[in-house]
Amino acid sequence: MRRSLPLCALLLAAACGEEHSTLPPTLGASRDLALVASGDLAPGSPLGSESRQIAVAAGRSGWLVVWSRPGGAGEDLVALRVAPSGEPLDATPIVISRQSGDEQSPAVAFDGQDWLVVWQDHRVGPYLNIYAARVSAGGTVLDPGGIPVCTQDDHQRSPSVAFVEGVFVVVWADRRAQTNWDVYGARVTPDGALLDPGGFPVTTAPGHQIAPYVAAGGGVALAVWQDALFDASVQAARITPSGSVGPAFPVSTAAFLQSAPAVAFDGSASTDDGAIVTYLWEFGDGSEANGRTVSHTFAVPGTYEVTLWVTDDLAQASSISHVIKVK
Ligand SMILES: [Ca+2]
Ligand SMILES: [Ca+2]
Repeated sequence: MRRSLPLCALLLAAACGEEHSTLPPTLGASRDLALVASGDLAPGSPLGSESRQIAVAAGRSGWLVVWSRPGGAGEDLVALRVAPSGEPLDATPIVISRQSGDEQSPAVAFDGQDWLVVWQDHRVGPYLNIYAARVSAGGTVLDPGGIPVCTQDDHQRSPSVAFVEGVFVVVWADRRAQTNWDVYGARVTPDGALLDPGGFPVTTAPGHQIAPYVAAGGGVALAVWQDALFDASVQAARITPSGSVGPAFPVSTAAFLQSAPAVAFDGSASTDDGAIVTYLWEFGDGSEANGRTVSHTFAVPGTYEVTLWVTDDLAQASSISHVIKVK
């Protein structure tokens, strides 16, 4: 049996058009860029009104829509339950929080029974803090005074929340270091207990890390954020339900540096005197893919040994490797 297995068509696909698609489709980046560039948040300033003001999450049946609106003392946080038919389930908006100072930049997640709404809160000046409140499926606010998720020095703002394996994971942009922004997180139980008073660092890298978002998947949470003010690379880290944070890794490096190209691989030139039935690619960075033609993005520049394994209809396998360099 003879085989010829050239790895052909190593195509470096320019990733220019894909860089921006890795950013969450929200205004968070531009909002926080504006704030960081201003150096501070003046209460009542136009910058304050640039915060994200609407959030939505699915529940058991329908959604909870949360937004900020002008109230008696600055902006308040209100919500409305919406049925799958699109009909509102509340005659008037539910008041989530009406404290002195603005409640802004809400995010919301559902734990199977209740929602947890998180927001940046200005009840204690001059700096922002992170508060939360649970809302039952029936529309009752279970924490009318708010849960103080983080009230550390200086600003905490722009929170995001996900429910993962029995616990809410909240992340936010944090300026407790005062010289630059970081990302911190904390867990809140479905009972409303704060498991991480003060919060834990997700990243305290030099420079600014801003506009964080978090989502659950595969039993862990993935936090993503924008790193640095001007090159706008996207970084990420995994957060387990037990609150441990994995190492930060780049999702997309920079608008100016095309450092994470997608690579297309084609094994269709492989030949066999029988019939090739499987193609398994090992990309050398710990990931694999199946298929005659596959595409893979290397997250980190470097040199990788890519191996193609083919198996024929007699269950005989063969492989060939090729070293590629990803800049
Ligand atoms: Ca604060
Ligand atoms: Ca930082």
